[in-house]
Amino acid sequence: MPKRRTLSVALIGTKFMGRAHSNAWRQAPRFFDLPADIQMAAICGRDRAETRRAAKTLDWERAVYNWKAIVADPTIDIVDICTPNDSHAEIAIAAADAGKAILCEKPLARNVTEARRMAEAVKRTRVANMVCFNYRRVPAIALAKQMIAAGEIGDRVYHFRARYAQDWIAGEKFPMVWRLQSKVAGSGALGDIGAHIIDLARFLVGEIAGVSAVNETFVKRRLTKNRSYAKVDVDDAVSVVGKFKNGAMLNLEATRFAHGRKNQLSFEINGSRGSLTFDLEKMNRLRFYDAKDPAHARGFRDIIVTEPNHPYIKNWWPAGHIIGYEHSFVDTIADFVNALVTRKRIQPDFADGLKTQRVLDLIQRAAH
Ligand code: SOE
Repeated sequence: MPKRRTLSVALIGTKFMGRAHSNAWRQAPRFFDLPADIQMAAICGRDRAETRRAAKTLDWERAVYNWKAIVADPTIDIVDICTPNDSHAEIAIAAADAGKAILCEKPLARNVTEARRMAEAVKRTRVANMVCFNYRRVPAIALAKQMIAAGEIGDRVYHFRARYAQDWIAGEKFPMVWRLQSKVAGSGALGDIGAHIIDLARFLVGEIAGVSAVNETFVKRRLTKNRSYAKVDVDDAVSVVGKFKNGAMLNLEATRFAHGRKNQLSFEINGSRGSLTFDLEKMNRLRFYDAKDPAHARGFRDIIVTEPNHPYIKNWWPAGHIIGYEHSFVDTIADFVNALVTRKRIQPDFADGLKTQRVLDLIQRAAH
């Protein structure tokens, strides 16, 4: 019996995504029958006290304070990048050159130049690679993909309309943070939350041919840690109209100034035989309208996506016991490990992430 493989993981980043990914690395082997054991070897952060605390609370074997030590460590198989956008390219390219498999948080990079260099590096070194657009693996969204592929809303899509709305900075008092600085983030709502709905547009409908866009920065300056004001040089909100290559129409909005919307990703797809709608605030449900239903019974069905034959659900709970935001990261990491061990391509990989980055760039240029 060949010895079962162990994959040694190092996570770079200790904030929100560092916590979400730590939970996912912990839970994936417990809820998915993975083809390898997972060793949570190291978590890396610049702040020593915070990183030591994260290693303890998130259950990593050791705390490391310089990502270069992770990349140079021959015992590390997988590097998981959960840092702000300005370090994605440097870390990923060094990790690829060191032969590490790479999972990178979205967006792939700040711009197309960086994203292209990352895609080239993983192609050159042939390391397993994936961008963590986690919402593709929310069971209701994965079901939507299956239903579209099976032609259940028809063989033609007319409309894809999506909105990603938050309100965490919708006030002048909120201080300057890295997501509001283009030198770190690359863009504002567009690259942070708009990237998710662009990825879903491409995943569910197809490639985007062209766009028009407008954006706005509602609060032009914010207080920094040293009590001085700094200019907000990214978008607070962006609206996009466009066309897919297959002729479908695109409508997108990404905003962080929608009071009351804490993390609402929603979309509606209208096809030649029916429609699908999804709302992350009701993430276990997918609403489906079948124009072929008998006239007296036509209406949006409210599918509760918790059946064992629904995507990922058999790994979780019995019918009706709903899942949450964190499960999409566990589903993503389980698929990544399976693809890595079986040497299969996994979507979205860096080449796919580069296509989304090109759309972000197209929108940024259209808005200007
Ligand atoms: C923005 O606040 C954010 O954390 C995004 O960066 C994540 O990708 C999204 O899932 C939740 O909101």
